Amino acid sequence: MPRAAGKRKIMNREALIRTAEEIFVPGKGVIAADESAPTCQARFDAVGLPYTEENRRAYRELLFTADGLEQYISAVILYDETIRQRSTSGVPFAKVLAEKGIVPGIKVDLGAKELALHPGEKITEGLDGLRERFVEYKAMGARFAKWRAVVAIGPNIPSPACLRANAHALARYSALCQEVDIVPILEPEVLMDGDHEIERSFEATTLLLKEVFKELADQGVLIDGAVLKTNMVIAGKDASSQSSPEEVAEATLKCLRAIVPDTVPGVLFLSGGQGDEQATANLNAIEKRGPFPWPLTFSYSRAIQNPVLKIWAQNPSGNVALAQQVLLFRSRMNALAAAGKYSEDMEQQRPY
Ligand code: 5MM
Repeated sequence: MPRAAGKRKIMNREALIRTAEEIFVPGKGVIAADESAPTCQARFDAVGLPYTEENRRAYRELLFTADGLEQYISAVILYDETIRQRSTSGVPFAKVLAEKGIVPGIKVDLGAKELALHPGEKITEGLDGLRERFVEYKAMGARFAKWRAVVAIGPNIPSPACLRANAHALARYSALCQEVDIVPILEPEVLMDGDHEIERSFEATTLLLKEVFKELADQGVLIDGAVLKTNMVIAGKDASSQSSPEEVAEATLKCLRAIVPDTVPGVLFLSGGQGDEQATANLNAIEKRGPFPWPLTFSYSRAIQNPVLKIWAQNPSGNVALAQQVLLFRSRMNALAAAGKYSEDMEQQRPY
């Protein structure tokens, strides 16, 4: 019998749970390769690489075809341009990843814009037309999606209006994902920019996550089919006292344990501008304090890719293999940290 006009199916709970299980494989993590055009340009500019479509494609090919990447990486987040690109031999990147057993996903937000009447605060846009965009992304092989909300710390911010608006958008995006059996990764990020102490990061992250889970409940989002990607609780980059891994682990877990429902299938951490080794050491310190109600692992962009891009930029035609070794090394260090088995002396083996 045809469904009533305008009536949509709710969701396939099993399919969502299966995808989440493939993302959270013990001892593996996620690479965020979803840098939007402006972010990618800033990263290329920083290492002196011409910002051309072919360079962006070649760089992503280097990442996705690294031999053995699947030992450490369960999923990769792609950007709109990237999911449409192909390897030199003509295989779409989502297929290149899927053939290695790596789950491909897609960033679907359209970026953080100024929040009206709230100077210094942002709201992420991209809900209009998202239902239609999902049809295309699904056909291209995306099995999960990602949406990032950005929250700054400063005098009198974050405001309740900013927290609520961003949490609401995250929940509406999640509902649209689940309607088509795509697992939403929700990324509410409290920024490390500034000189605030770790306590302010704790406060802001707590308020933001509370608001997010409230909105998810209001929108009827299935919590066991929605993944949280969050910042670690950490002092601002310019704070006079920088947080140790032990402090980060304690504050981050105190916050997550108080707010994140046990039924969430897993929590990913972003690196947020931490140094490469700092992000690995902090993850390791967190994991050592397990067990937790949910698996926890990494979903880093900069903390994995920074040294890879730097080496490749020095000689794009000659350094592909070396850059891939660097990628595999940082992925392995983070995979070890995801199991709480990393130690600083392992860094001596690094190929760069
Ligand atoms: C915060 O950024 C996310 C994680 O990356 P880091 O580990 O470097 O913090 C990442 O997925 C992010 O969303 C993209 O790299 C940048 O996205 P935009 O849309 O800002 O280019």
